[in-house]
Amino acid sequence: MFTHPSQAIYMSEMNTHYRNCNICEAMCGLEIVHQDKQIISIKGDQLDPFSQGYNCPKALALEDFYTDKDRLKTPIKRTASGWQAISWDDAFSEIVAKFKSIQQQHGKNSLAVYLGNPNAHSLGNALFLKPFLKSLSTINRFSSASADQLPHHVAANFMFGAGMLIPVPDIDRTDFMLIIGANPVVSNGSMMTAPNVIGRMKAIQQRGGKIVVVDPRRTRTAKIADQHLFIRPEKDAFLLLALIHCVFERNKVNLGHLEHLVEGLDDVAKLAKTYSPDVVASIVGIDASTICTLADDMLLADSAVCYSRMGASTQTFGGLCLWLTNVLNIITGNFDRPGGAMFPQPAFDLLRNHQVGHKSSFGQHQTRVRKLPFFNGEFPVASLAEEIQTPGEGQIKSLITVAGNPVLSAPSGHQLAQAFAGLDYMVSVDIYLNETTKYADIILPGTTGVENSHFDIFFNSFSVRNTVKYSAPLFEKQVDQRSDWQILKEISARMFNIAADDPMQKITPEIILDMELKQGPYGEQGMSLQRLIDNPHGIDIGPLMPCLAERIKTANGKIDLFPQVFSDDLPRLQAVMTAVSRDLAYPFELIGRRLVKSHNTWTQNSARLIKGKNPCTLEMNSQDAHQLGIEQGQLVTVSSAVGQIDIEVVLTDDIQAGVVTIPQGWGHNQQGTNMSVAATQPGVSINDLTDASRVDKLTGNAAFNGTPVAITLVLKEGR
Ligand SMILES: Nc1nc2c(c(=O)[nH]1)N[C@H]1C(S)=C(S)[C@@H](COP(=O)(O)OP(=O)(O)OC[C@H]3O[C@@H](n4cnc5c(=O)[nH]c(N)nc54)[C@H](O)[C@@H]3O)O[C@H]1N2
Ligand SMILES: Nc1nc2c(c(=O)[nH]1)N[C@H]1C(S)=C(S)[C@@H](COP(=O)(O)OP(=O)(O)OC[C@H]3O[C@@H](n4cnc5c(=O)[nH]c(N)nc54)[C@H](O)[C@@H]3O)O[C@H]1N2
Ligand code: SF4
Ligand SMILES: [Mo]
Repeated sequence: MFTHPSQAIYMSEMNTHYRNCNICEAMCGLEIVHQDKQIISIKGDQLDPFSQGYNCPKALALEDFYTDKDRLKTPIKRTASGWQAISWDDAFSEIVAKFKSIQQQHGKNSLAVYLGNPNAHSLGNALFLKPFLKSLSTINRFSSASADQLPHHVAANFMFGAGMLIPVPDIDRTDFMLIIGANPVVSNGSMMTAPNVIGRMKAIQQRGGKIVVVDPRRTRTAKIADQHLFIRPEKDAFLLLALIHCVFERNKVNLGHLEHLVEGLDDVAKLAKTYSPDVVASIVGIDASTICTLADDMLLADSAVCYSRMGASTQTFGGLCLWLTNVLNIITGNFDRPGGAMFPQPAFDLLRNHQVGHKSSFGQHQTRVRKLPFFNGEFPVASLAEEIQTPGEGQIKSLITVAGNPVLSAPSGHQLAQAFAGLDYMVSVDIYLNETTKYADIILPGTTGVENSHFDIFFNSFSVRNTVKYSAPLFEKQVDQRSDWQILKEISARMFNIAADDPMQKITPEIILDMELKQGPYGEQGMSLQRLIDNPHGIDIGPLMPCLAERIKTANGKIDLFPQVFSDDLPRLQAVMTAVSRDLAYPFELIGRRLVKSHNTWTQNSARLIKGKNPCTLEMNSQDAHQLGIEQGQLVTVSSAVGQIDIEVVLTDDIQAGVVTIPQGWGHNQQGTNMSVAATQPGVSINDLTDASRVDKLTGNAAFNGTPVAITLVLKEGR
């Protein structure tokens, strides 16, 4: 705890605590004034070298999550007469006995695990999941990564030899930023940790640079940019190919210092030949001359970077998009150099023990029912429901979810709800009784937010600057509370029959963190946990440096520009060009949207974040609505091949004709949950419409974008 000097004089009982916000990926430094166990104020920490005082409205909700009366603090068990509190010991005994007996009866893989997004935002979870997963001894592992960034990992794996070797845009030095399918002004950046994205974007413009956004919706990011191009959903791979085509056609390939590090350039040239701007224009919905100018702008800039995110990854060609994004950055000389796409060198280096030439697990196994590929130790979440519901050998009979809400977050979420209801046994490690955890037999709640210590293991690996910071817990947990990592550790120990007095049991996140910092790239310069404790605002290491030659993990040390997995997937893309017209039963294409004041499915129990007008609306192009006789504020039914929902319409010209959008993360309208604040503004779940059978066939990632839907007016009774 650190006392703020000014407050020390006048209000000696107040203390000031510094920590990183761990809600989203931006790693904003916060200054929290508190008194006893009460938070007095939360604001951006001006002295944080990275975020420099920036924070978004969600940071203030850290207080709400801490004080939330609905949040679970002790284990609860579902009984015939409702949920009942049980002791930790009884809970662990029952869970481990059940898991073991189900695995004995139905095989090891009959137990499945789903890991949600907050695991990536938790030091303890990130460190203790590995032994936990090992102790479950099942191949049926799933996570939100396959509803998100899996294509980034697959591209990195095949091009650079490690799934975690993901290039990030050097936003602070670039002169030209092409943003494809990302809305960082609202999301605060993803696979691009960059607190205060707006400030960083404006700085590009102030130094004479340019920003172009490619998105079917004119987002807040698009409005700040210099140019916005509407694109048809899921057609980004064609645009990228046309841009690559222009680079070759203008003879502008420039590999810079990577000249001897790149293989497969001729194959890329051959491929791109077919995809001229003229050929792709009508498919992507952007005219050929605009595509040519875009390529020229990128080529003329002193430095440039193409940054593709959710719009490019959660679609049926996610793998191809992320591969081609890397290709474009590489062949324009904008890779591993300032102002281009670069690689962080984090103090806790996840690649420290990653061997060169490491053989990837991609496709090593396939899902039982749909034959989707295994990668990075897991199967795609789009296959979870069918793996539970399809009888036969290898069927999933029990499940543990850790910090995930797939009933609202995964495609065909309502089908997952049905699947969970049919499981023999389910456990959730979660802080709420929500749409997913209500199907559990036991819920184990960990501590969260300000009760935890924090260090961003993952987001330092995707950061636009090398910085390092440790956050101590602000408040001690109550005696009967456990941290998530303690829960995971206890389950692993009992699954493995490890004795309570085993030395392994003494390991804490801090012990591992300290060791990693000392053995990491800055260890010799004195990096350690103590050094971070002594520097509570964080330490700036500096801007990203060219480092690919040292960090690349391919067997021959070269970038593979044309990996076979991607070339094998091209006929699927080619087929789109000759495809017969769309299914007229579902004439609109549905995309999601993120909101400033909600994070995925779980922050809606904060009154300050949820207050105001219902944000869960269908945004529709005004012309489209006019043709269907739909007016502003009316209730419509949106239906897809898998489900339907009723939702209020908002008309706008900020969305392309033929495309509609619904926010992701809503639908807290289900019986049997305890999020009382969220229930006052429930919204509907977009994932009752998205279709688990729509995936990127290459990677298995969920394809949320472009879900075909129909829209009809809900006629009020008596009309
Ligand atoms: N249609 C559509 N669907 C999407 C997306 C989209 O853009 N469109 N986005 C996708 C993306 S990018 C993601 S990352 C996924 C997210 O998918 P999920 O991770 O499944 O969803 P979250 O809402 O993050 O779920 C978090 C869960 O963790 C719990 N929780 C919160 N904090 C803690 C904690 O400290 N400890 C524990 N144990 N539990 C905690 C919450 O109560 C909640 O149950 O959703 C995906 N789904
Ligand atoms: N406020 C807030 N911040 C968040 C989150 C949140 O829920 N709320 N979630 C966090 C998480 S888990 C993640 S992964 C990140 C995501 O971070 P981003 O990727 O920046 O966020 P999205 O809003 O999903 O942006 C995707 C964009 O792609 C567009 N799009 C949809 N389909 C297509 C397409 O086919 N092609 C193209 N080119 N564009 C398309 C959408 O209109 C949208 O603007 O945000 C994180 N930050
Ligand atoms: S931008 Fe993200 S990290 Fe920063 S304050 Fe908001 S939620 Fe927290
Ligand atoms: Mo995500």
